[in-house]
Amino acid sequence: MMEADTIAAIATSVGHAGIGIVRVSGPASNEIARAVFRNSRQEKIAVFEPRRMIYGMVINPQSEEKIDEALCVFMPGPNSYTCEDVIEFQTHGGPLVLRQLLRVVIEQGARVAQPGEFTQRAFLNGRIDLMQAEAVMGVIQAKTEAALRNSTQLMNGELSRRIRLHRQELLNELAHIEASLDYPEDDIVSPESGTLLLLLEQTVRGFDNLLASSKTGKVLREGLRTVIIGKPNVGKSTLLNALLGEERALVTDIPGTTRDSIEEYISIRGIPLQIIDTAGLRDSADQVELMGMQRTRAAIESAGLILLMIDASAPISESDISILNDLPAIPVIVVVNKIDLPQLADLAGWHDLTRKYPVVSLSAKEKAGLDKLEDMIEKLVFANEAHLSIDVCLDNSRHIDCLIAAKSNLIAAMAAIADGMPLDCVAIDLRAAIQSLGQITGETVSDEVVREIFAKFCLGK
Ligand SMILES: Nc1nc2c(ncn2[C@@H]2O[C@H](COP(=O)(O)OP(=O)(O)OP(=O)(O)O)[C@@H](O)[C@H]2O)c(=O)[nH]1
Ligand SMILES: [Mg+2]
Repeated sequence: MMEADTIAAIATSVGHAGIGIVRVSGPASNEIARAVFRNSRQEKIAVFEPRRMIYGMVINPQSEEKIDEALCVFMPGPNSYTCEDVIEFQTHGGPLVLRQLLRVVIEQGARVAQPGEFTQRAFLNGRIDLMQAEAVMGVIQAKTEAALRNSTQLMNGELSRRIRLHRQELLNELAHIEASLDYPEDDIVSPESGTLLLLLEQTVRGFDNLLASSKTGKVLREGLRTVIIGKPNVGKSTLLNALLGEERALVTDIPGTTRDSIEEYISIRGIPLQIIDTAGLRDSADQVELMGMQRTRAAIESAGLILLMIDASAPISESDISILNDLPAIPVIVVVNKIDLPQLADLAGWHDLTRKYPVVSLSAKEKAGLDKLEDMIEKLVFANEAHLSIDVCLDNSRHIDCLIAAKSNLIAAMAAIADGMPLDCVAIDLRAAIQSLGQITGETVSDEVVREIFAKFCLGK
């Protein structure tokens, strides 16, 4: 464990709340607690029993003035979040109480923690690896249940174990190659190229599985940008309102009602959706409407999913067809709306036009058939996972980049073997792959990258 100073921070969010927590970690924690905490009989605590919550008060030791009622718990290292001695004070959650308490803690020798510094210490002291540390923020920021479940599994080290296993296998092979190169006179037999190739192929397949999961992982973490488009008046805003469960967007029977894009977050089957209702697309001379349509086109560019809406109660028009022909190469679901009205659209004609996309029929106004749309979105997002043997997704661009780098190193190693290159060439690629994998879990990452990662954390974590 490294030698460190003692850090302190308000760990709960600043505002008015029932309870607030000040957390202290480092060698002086215990001494600080003795100075600022008194039990219910206003006595100093001689020895804090590990992990036992004590009721009493926090005071300003200079004036002996009471700051607030408090609970105090001592978690001695290494069995604490940071692996160091940790003290936590629970007081009332008023910003003034917490700031006063933090001030006296600082006066007793702690310093204010940097964002993420507690978790950084947990990492540096070897309790968790870097991938697990990064998942902590995923847990805090999760927008839906599915995202939370994934981050929790990452935090528990589900993927770290797999990455480390791959890395260990490559390290074993590398050690074997290096031994045979360094001590040829000791008759160390160099690895057989067929066996080595097989292992590398298997490893690349494992990486591909993980990379395939990353699409879903990123959706869970960042939300799926879902843009509702279509002609004016087909019912786009009505669908947004129905999915949201509130009358967020204006709905009228006047075509061109929505002028500006409207963005909202919703959760569908645990998947976070950033849903965008747009201005209807048509030929128009109205300046404001034209600007709205420009925004619609910009929204389409950045979409992860398009819900293309058509009105089943009106005949297919040129506008419908031109919207359909202009779609970019991203997933599209065709939503046939207003099925509660007599059907005037030539659905057979539509089916010809929309053959390459899944179609769902519903009535946004009557809220009928929305579950079919939700089924379809769920299927689309989890489609990658159906055939995968993994239940947790890679969700972090840094990890994805490192894994892609490791994969290309292994492919280079395989090519070197296939070309009959000397083993020291293969060793170079293996070493690079091992390095990239170590960057994911933190064994080989630079201090600068570590600092950068934890700087994005919230205070007190
Ligand atoms: N009968 C019926 N009417 C609907 C349905 N969905 C929407 N409408 C009606 O269609 C009209 C237009 O709805 P909007 O949601 O404003 O349509 P929009 O596509 O957002 O229109 P713009 O904003 O102008 O592009 C309103 O009168 C809605 O009540 C539906 O499923 N059934
Ligand atoms: Mg609208």
